[in-house]
Amino acid sequence: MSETPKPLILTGAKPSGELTLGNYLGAIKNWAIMLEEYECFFPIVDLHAITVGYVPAELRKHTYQCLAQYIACGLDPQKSHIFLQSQVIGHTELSWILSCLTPVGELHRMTQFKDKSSKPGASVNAGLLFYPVLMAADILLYNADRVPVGEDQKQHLELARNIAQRFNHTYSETFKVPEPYIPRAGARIMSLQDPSRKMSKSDENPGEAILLLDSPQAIRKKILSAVTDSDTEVRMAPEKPGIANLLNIFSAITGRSVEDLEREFGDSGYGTFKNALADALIAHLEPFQERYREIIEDKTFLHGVLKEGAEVAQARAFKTLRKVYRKAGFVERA
Ligand code: ATP
Ligand code: LTN
Repeated sequence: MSETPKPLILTGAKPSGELTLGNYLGAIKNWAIMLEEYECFFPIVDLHAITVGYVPAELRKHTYQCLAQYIACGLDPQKSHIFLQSQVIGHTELSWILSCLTPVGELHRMTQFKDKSSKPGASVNAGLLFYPVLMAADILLYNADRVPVGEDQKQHLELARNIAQRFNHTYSETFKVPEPYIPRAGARIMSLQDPSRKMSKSDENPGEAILLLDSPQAIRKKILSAVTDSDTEVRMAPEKPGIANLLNIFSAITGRSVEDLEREFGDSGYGTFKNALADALIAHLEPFQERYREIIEDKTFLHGVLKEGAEVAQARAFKTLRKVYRKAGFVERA
């Protein structure tokens, strides 16, 4: 008797810099606990990384780093398919077809496009505008059931759902309409210097983001200099966005509730609270960093992971692509 196939999840990160605590708490940490329940596809979306200015050698370095950090965070390559988007034929092909079903106005309305294109000195290329269509292709190429992402990607996912429905309606039922899966704790980690913006790996100011590979000294320094307010009470409140962000991080790292943390640190003063958070972060990241250092040295292992991942992904991608081409009216290759 054949087993019912597991539902499929797919999600990715861009190798556009070093992974941050935001990437970990909002995304990767949650993916690692899905390995048993789901068939998991984790593309590293390197084609997305070139939509903003970049240096080729840095992209290559960040791609290896991202892969090794995925594995060190617990994404077991024996239980998931980790691969590079650029190594699988189909992402860009499908993206073209989907782009012909996407009104340009919808792309102009995407918050991420507006944010990135309005940064001083940004070159607004067509790839940046079409970014969400490529993301929709990543998801639909594998017929993913669920897409676990941080809250910042909700709008892109909604667009991917619309595109899937539009394709199904225009041609015939082809794609599953993917469901977002957004974690409650850690869904949006904010910048340590400007808690109105999300923590991002492409931030210019190094004090804004904790990087997963930061040294204990750097972690403490960044936490101690995180922007707070002129009050002294450690309490979750909308008018205290800096402290709220630190409480959120503390809770996500330790699994303790915010109320519990408020009870312990409410009157202790910001210095004591921040030092306790730095201790917790350093202790949490230490075993991860040790695993990372071993993995990043072993290029043969890393290449093997990518090869296996790409093989499985490619087989599925070709299957979907053939179906899509047929439905879109292209003549099949003899
Ligand atoms: P960039 O700064 O280059 O735009 P990024 O770090 O914002 O990069 P990705 O690497 O593409 O974005 O994100 C990978 C995953 O991490 C996504 O699921 C995204 O939702 C999540 N993520 C990114 N930043 C945060 C954050 N500050 N809080 C929670 N989740 C986040
Ligand atoms: N747009 C996402 C990265 C991304 C992605 C995907 C996430 C590209 N393709 C497919 C989930 C599924 C980001 O900026 N974080």
